[in-house]
Amino acid sequence: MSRPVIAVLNGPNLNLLGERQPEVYGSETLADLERRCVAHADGLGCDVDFRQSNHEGDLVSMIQELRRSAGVVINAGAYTHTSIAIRDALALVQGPIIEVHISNVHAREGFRQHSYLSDVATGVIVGCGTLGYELALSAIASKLDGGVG
Ligand code: DHK
Repeated sequence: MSRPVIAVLNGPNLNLLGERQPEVYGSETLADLERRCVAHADGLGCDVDFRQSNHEGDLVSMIQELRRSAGVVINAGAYTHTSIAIRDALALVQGPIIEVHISNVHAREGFRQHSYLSDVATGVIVGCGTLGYELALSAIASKLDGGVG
């Protein structure tokens, strides 16, 4: 039987993870993060489709393409705070959606404290560093198994 596939989508500037403001986003690269997500998902019996784009329309197309995946983990970067188009695409997703932010956006500039995505997401994880992605994968896998909440 084929395993559930969880989409992990990353928005603008996350391609430079490790180099970009390491005091905020940590020293791990996006490739390191992908490896960790794949390994963590494997332990949960799932596969991961891990992608990144700096372009809003590309992210919309990815979400449309992956709308029937078992779930979606999304860190839309700065588009979180601006994009009705990404929000509308997420509203098409059939499985659980977990919005992730590496930093605690609520402890930063005011413009980062509003998300267009949070109320169409199933859950939100902020400020846990890149561990947040693993927590999000666990949350989706738990929901697939009929877990609480
Ligand atoms: C990542 C970004 O690129 C920012 O634009 C968001 C988020 C926060 C993060 O913490 O992962 O404001």
